Amino acid sequence: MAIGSEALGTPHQTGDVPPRRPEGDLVHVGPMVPTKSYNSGMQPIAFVRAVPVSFRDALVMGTRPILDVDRARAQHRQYQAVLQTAGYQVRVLSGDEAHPDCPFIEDAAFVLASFAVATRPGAPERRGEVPPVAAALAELMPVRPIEDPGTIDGGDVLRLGSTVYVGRSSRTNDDAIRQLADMAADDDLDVVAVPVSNVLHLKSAVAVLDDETVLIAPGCVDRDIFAGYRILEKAPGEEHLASVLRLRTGVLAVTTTAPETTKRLEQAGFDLIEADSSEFQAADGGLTCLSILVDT
Ligand code: CIR
Repeated sequence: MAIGSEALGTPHQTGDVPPRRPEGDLVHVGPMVPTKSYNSGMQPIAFVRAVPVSFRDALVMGTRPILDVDRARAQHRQYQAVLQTAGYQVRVLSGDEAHPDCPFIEDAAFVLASFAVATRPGAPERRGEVPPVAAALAELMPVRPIEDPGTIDGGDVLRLGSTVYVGRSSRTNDDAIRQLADMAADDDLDVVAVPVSNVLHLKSAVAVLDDETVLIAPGCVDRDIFAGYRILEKAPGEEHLASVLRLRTGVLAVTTTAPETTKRLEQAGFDLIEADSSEFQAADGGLTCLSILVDT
């Protein structure tokens, strides 16, 4: 369902579908519950960053599209509403005209278990996005920086249980992956590097659907790396269009631009809520990249 005014707060319940967690065919990688965390007892928080007028000059991988700032702002409001339906307190950091890509806030920082990591984005023009995001997180938890010559975007960091999968992409290099592995060890988390091709970030290719299931875009990562999980594939032609954000309620926010993939998720028994993020997708972003969720 589209997230419009009527749709809010009514996640899509599916009816006659196969069970989503068949027994006996799953191998867990490490303990599913991390031993350390922050924020326990607090209301879950979602940080987002307002869309500046300069968003129309956001970085794009291919041919430059015309980006509509008003439409992006409307989609951003809808996105915030989706987060609110899942119980998040949404904190909107101000946009920065000097940084057109600042709404893609997840690239600036990410949360591990007991601390957050301030990134050093692979695109040098995005590095100035980091300090205000790191400062906002520092009010809640310790924040540790990735140092030069490491480069990493939060879009390459995917946590699944006690494993942190890190995309080795055009934005994230081995030095940063090494730094992250050292930090993650302090939280009893393992880091696994995942070579990424044909898309910008690991999370453009792989989404977590629940503790046991991932959604993968064929041709972008080696699916054997995720062999311990149940794997669903994005529908052909939607590899770059389907984007999924797992909310704390278990509901999945999905894009309106990938109907065939959405059908697959419905048939697999997931509860879905749709959000139109087409303007952000036109600038190579997905649903995960518009927020940093602090919710464990
Ligand atoms: C960029 O090229 O950096 C932005 N236009 C898109 C970043 C999207 N980030 C993400 O999916 N995590």
